[in-house]
Parts: sequence; C-alpha cells; structure tokens
Amino acid sequence: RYAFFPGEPRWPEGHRDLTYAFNPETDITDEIRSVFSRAFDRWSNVTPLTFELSTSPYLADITIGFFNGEHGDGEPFDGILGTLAHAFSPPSGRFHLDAAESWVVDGDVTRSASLAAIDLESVAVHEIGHLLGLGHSSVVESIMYPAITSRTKKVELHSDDIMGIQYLY
Ligand code: TQI
Ligand code: ZN
Ligand code: ZN
Repeated sequence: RYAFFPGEPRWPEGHRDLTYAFNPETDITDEIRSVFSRAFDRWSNVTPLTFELSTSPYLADITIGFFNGEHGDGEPFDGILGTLAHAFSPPSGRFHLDAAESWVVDGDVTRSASLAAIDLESVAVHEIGHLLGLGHSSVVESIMYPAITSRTKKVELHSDDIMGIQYLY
C-alpha cells in the first residue's frame, strides 16, 4: 500500500500550479523535455495539480538536473546502476539524476543493447511521486514500489499510486 513521508508533507493548497525547470548546466534535448512532460502529465491527469515548464531554475518550484558523483547535497551519485536518481519531499522540489547511467530517452528500453539501460520516463514518474509527497509502496505493480530492473519500462500509474496521490491532493 502507498505511504507518505513523515508528517505527510505536500505542496500547499494555494500552490497547485507548479513550475519546473532544467538545470542550465545540462544539455537538455527535445526528447528529454518530452519524456519529463509525459511523466508530469501522468500525475496531473489524476490530481488538481498542473505542471508548466519554466526557463528559470531560480523561480521554478521543481528543478531537474543530471549530475555526476558528489554534486553539493551530500548524497553523491555512484556511477552506473546503484542509485539512479533522487528527489526530495515537498516543498523541496529538487530532482537529481545520475548522469553516469545509460539512460534510454527515446526508444524501446527492453531492446536496448546495454544490459544496464534504464528507462528515463520510468524513473521520472517514480521520482515525481516523491516530489509530490509519496513514499514507497508495498504494492509490487505500483510506480512507487522501490525496485526497478534495467531494461524495463513501467510508467502507468497503478490504482495504489492514484489512491495515494488523491489522498494528498
Ligand atoms: N533512488 C531512491 C528512490 O528514488 C532514493 C531513495 C531511497 C529514496 N530511499 C528513499 C527516496 C526513500 C525517497 C524515499 O527510491 S534510486 C527506484 C525504484 C531509484 C529507485 O535511484 O534507488 C526508481 C530511482 F523505485 F525502482 F527502486 C528510481 Cl523507480
Ligand atoms: Zn542530489
Ligand atoms: Zn523511490
């Protein structure tokens, strides 16, 4: 079943139209932008929340960036596999991805040549759940279940994810 962070933090009532921006130091392609846009849409489809791309990482509620190793928050990335990404509970809005992963942005991850290939959209949907206040679920099929295998794609919200997010919003 779904879970929350201690104290059930969430984006406040008067702040349901959220903006997100990419760290300007990373080169973000149109394909990467559309992966994140699809991932945010999955959550906005089932909540009163909206997500709009902003060009200013200083003003945006949510900032997204790819980093290698130590990147200033005391939770260094570890190279290929291991930790893939992390996101902090509301209202932090920080969403970091390990630049060392073999991210599959476009195309079929299940047919990737790399055994370590990780589907970017699958990780984005999971991390956005954390950004909105969901912890890990015990339901194996849910997006918030804490396991992902390389070369798999899991992007559809499960009824357990939807019940969890609709409790918060
Ligand atoms: N990153 C962990 C995660 O997002 C970070 C983490 C560990 C965490 N414990 C936490 C975040 C508790 C919030 C609360 O779960 S990860 C998965 C999953 C990771 C893991 O790189 O290990 C996904 C990233 F769920 F599949 F295990 C994406 Cl989808
Ligand atoms: Zn970080
Ligand atoms: Zn997680």
